[in-house]
Amino acid sequence: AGRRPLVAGNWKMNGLKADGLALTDAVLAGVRGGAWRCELLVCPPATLLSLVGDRLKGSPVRLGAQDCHHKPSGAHTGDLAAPMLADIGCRFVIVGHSERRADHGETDAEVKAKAEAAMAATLIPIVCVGETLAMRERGDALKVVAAQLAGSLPVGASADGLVVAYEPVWAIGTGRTPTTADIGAMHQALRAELKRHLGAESDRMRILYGGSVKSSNAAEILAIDGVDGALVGGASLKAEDFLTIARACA
Ligand code: G2H
Repeated sequence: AGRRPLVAGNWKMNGLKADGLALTDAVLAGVRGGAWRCELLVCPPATLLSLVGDRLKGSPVRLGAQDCHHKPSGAHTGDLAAPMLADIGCRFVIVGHSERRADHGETDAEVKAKAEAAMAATLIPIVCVGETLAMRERGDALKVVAAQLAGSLPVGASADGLVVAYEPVWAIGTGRTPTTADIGAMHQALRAELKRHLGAESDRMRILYGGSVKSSNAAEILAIDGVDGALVGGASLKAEDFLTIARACA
């Protein structure tokens, strides 16, 4: 449906100032002059957002955050509100990453509220869903992940205003990935779920795959029907790997 792929780097909790700037400059050096079929995004840790965002100005690389609070302001020590992220140049924010769900007990309802807060601040939420190994082995993956998406979907998303990322928990940072058939089946199930909730608008929404995407498997994963890009963790910390993955968008 003419969806432009998105390749997003999730730096997670990595990088001091010097590392973040060096990585940004290396990405920018590689990006310059090229015609990119995919949209490019980096999501540095909160401490680096302003710094990296200033560097990215005027480039085709977008800035995103890794989480936001579900309220626009208030007494929430240590949290960041979506309007603050928009204010410093973020266009996207990841919500409901499995590491947030596991480390901070975030529920589907909370993820939904965060996605809605992001949208209210004109950010594009990247809503993450994915099954554990136990769920996959029980044969429940499609059902569980579709239900997770249904519970996490913000109300009133427009086609350009929402991205979904399928990240099987057991594939994150482990070097293991599902088969291309399993990824394809999950993306189909998620698209059907999106359509059920959001109607025709969902046809143009992007569904990314994430979990041990690297330069050596990117072409195969990005060629799967229904995969509209990648959310890349470990491999996004090396500019050359990140750009090789981005180039693999056919
Ligand atoms: C999945 C992914 C990025 P990695 O969490 O969100 O990380 O590519 O290191 O598996």
